[in-house]
Amino acid sequence: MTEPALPAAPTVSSLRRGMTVADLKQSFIDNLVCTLGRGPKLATPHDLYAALALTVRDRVLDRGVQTVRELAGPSARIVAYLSAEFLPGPHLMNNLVNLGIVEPMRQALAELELDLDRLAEEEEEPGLGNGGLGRLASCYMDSMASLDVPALGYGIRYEFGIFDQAIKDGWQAEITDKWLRNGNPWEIPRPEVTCEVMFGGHTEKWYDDHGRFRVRWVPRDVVKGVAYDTPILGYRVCTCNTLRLWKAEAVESFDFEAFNHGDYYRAVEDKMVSENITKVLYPNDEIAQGKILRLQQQFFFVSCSLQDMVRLHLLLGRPLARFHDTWAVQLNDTHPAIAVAELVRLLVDEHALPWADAWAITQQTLGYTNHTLLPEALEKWSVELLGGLLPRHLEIIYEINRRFLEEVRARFPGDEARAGRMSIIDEAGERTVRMAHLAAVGCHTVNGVAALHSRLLTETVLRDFFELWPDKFVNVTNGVTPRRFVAVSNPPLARLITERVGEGWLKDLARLRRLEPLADDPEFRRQWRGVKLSAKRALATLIAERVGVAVDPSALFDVQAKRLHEYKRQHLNVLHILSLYLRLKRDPAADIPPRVFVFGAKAAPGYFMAKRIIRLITATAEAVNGDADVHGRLKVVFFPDFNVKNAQHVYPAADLSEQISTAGKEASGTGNMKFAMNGALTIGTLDGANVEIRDEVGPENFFLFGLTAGEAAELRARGYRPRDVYERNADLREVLDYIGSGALARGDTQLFKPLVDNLLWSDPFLVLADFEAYVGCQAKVSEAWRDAEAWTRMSILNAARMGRFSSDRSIRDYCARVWNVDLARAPQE
Ligand code: NBG
Repeated sequence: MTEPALPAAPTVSSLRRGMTVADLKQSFIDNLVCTLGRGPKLATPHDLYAALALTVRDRVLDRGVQTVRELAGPSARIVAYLSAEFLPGPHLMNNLVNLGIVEPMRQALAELELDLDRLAEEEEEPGLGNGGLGRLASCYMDSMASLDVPALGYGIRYEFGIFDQAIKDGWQAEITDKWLRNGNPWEIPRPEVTCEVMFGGHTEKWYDDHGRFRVRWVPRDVVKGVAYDTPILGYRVCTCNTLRLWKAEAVESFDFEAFNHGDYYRAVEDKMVSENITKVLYPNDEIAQGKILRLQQQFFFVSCSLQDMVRLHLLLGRPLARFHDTWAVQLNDTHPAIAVAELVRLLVDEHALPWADAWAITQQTLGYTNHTLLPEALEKWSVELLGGLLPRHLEIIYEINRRFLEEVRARFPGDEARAGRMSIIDEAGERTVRMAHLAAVGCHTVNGVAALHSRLLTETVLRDFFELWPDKFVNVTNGVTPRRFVAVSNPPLARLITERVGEGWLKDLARLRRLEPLADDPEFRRQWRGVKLSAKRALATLIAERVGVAVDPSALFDVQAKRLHEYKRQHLNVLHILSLYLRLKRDPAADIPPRVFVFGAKAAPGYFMAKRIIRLITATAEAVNGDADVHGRLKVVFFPDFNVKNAQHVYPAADLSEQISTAGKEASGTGNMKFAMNGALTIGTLDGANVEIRDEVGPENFFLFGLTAGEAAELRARGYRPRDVYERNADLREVLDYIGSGALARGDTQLFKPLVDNLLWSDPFLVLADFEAYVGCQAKVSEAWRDAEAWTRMSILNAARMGRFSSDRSIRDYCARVWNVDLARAPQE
């Protein structure tokens, strides 16, 4: 079939697309005056930032419109990345870097007596995610655009993103994230791009004019989804993809009956109820809460997105029977897994395709990425709840399951236990729908996010599925974008690298290998240390401003920054700090090289133990920082509100990166990659992507400790008794008794009792089991730190060998192993 001819592309005026200093300056003034209605004299810093953002946005959108035009051509597959979370970080600097106009823009502003960095600080980031999963989605958006892969990111435009964290009296306080309060220059509202999403009600069977059996869903409520588009520009390319986020609104006059009867308040109430769906992000990382509003959010954005794809598909004049030729839909964890049933419903009920065709299309369209093995994070919805909200989907899920179990029984006759284990419906206790099973059945490919995690997935959580369909399972190790996490976060490092290996490494990170020989060059090492020191000075300044603690930039900066979770073991880190502290108290002359311990971590507001651990960190900081016996050799800092913007100051300043999760628990980790790219050495367990990082950088450049995933499993099977470890290890005993004594809590023996008791009597994450190995490994870190030249050498080699962990490599893997997208067209250097 022939594609519709495109009209010639209109050209945008040079004032909106020009890249010279003069163009940028003029464009900035035009935007300030004509778009924002402000003269330079009265403009607030925020006005100036907004004018700057619009000036950059003009250049970005020019490319965005071209990209959309290309999609309408005889294009390759389009990737639709479905994710309940995105954490893009501030857009301004990233776009300037990708456009290649940081310096011209700096100069244009300087000519107006304005400072680029200061204005950039004004930007409020969209905190539409919790942690690694949401940030990964944004790294992938950056890489897809940079590799010229046509893609749409689909998600939710939460009015309130992840809470802002403050520390009050040592405790975490949550502050509402009103990120839209000053408007958002990066998004384009599309009030004409809307979808209707149904909820509740019942289904009716009927026969159509062709005598075919059909089902109609008669909803109780209908909600409108409105699209908000944010352009996502690739690095030094013309491809600019779209992040399309849906906002829920009331359907106009849906409840006109109530309105006509004078029930004005009920009509308005419906509006409020509808808008609630996209009000706020659930602040739980890796915990499935089972709340109905969460399921509404999931279905709402999935339905909008699939309807949008179908609409675009038909607009392009393509047949629905070939939907999967155009669309590669990736499910970022099970949050969008209801897509399996929704796509079947759209095809069968709304577009009258036969079940078998709809099912084949669905399976060929969808891919599923698993991001966790933690049982508490595996989503399950009660059948009753799901059926009440999505009655038609429950019927469809039962039908999918009936056919699926037939296949299982045919392959494994008589193995009813297996059928029960694999069923999408868990029949034990209250019946639930297992979303990971739904995804595994409805998708063509299932992938884990690091080699170890993918293997454990096939051995544990999805083992039966692997036995049934071994070819469905692949690994795609996570990656992070070096544009955001080196070029934007650490310009001095990026400059130093470019001086030595030339341009192009930001597109082809494997080129960093060219730094390897320079590790032996004393002059280069001196420069490398200079860059690190300047980043540490900058972080020290921020710490002084925000936390009021003075830290010495020449000390070892030992950093653990990530969500707070027991499995990530921030408390293991604290136990080590306290063991050093008590040693110094005993022996003030002890030779311990100065260290600054920095923590950054948000805790889910309802996660009791996580909040206690934050309190333990702040209590430790109070005790250590003010103690004269320590002579400033140890400092402990809880850096509040760890988000993308703050992370950009933290990664460059780290000497040591703490990646100390219980082996087998961290699916991949991505902070581990961001730190190493900025020259931090890792102390870590054989968990997640640590395993592969260590393989790449070399075991001699990595501080390894602790039980392996296999050993951890064996220990648990044998019967782990943490109390025995406590009895055996005097150092550990001293630390735990000290915490238990109330010394950190002005004599309050109850404050940390739940924590200490948990470690002594249950310790599910084997903190005590790994304590000795960890402390021993930290002693090696201290020894290594004494030799600055050798340390710098290792630091350079770490960064030089991180090429594999660029998200560009991950996206290439997805294209080849999951999406069947041909990258040959993409320009490669
Ligand atoms: C997280 C894992 C991390 C991983 C990110 C991105 C969830 C459910 N999982 O280890 O804990 O790096 O996903 O894959 O948020």
